[in-house]
Amino acid sequence: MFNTINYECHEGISWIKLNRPDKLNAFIAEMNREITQAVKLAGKDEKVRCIVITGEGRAFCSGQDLAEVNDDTNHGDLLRNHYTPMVKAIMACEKPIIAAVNGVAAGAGFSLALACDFRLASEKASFINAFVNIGLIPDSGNLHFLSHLVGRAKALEISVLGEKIPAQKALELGVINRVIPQDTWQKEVEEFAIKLAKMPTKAIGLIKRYLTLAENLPLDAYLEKEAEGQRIAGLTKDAKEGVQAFIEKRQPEYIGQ
Ligand code: T3D
Repeated sequence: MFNTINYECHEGISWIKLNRPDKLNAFIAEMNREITQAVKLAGKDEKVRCIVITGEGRAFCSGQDLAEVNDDTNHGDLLRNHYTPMVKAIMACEKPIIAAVNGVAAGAGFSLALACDFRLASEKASFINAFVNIGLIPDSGNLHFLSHLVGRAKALEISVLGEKIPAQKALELGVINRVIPQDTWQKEVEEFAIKLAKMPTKAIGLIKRYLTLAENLPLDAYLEKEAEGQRIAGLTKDAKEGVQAFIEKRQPEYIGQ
């Protein structure tokens, strides 16, 4: 079904594994397209309640495949046609998306991780805003996401210096959510994904949607939107189950509807 990624679903989790390990999972147009398709597929699949994006081999993703770039490359069109749809698909997906950063995330590989909802990093992982090192600017929403996470001053430093940031430093900066030791990497990523997949999926989707609105609207307008959002959440089976379970003093069993 896919040539540049591996795609599997089990236990309510869809795994999207970038699969060009010899090139440290560098992006070619087909891979951008396949990630976009896979995220949309998982988003529509009712059985899927959490998505994990990770890399095969030793890297997460080394950004654009530079062997594919030449004097004729229109960098703007490359973004519009391949990277922007991928970032938009991730942002539009109303299911939690984890970037499980198993190794280096450079250039647009860093951006891909930033676009996801959670960033778990192996202790061997690192992050490089490598764009400046080849005379480009951070793309695929990178500056937007990064500045929201770390503020303007640090985003500027990370982007202008283009240096390697080890996982532990990325955690201290607030770029990622947690660092996981290598020996428990697979187990802890799975546990985190399973935890999310058992949560009220519709509420998580609404939290994603309304967080974006909260970032972009004045408070008065946002409060009105929020009331609509809570009405939608309140109508879900999971919200009813959550309240019922509380009253009955038991653990809720959410079904993602
Ligand atoms: O306008 C546009 O172009 C659109 C969008 C651009 C977005 C971008 O992502 S721009 C940034 C592109 N990425 C980079 O500049 C990073 C380039 N890679 C590196 O700096 C290093 O490879 C790493 C720091 C990521 C890892 O270093 P290291 O020492 O662990 O590995 P390596 O030996 O450099 O790489 C291993 C192989 O992967 C090697 O191939 P070989 O020699 O074994 O045949 C290397 O050429 C290949 N590789 C790594 N990154 C890329 C790549 N091949 C093509 N493109 C890559 N990005």
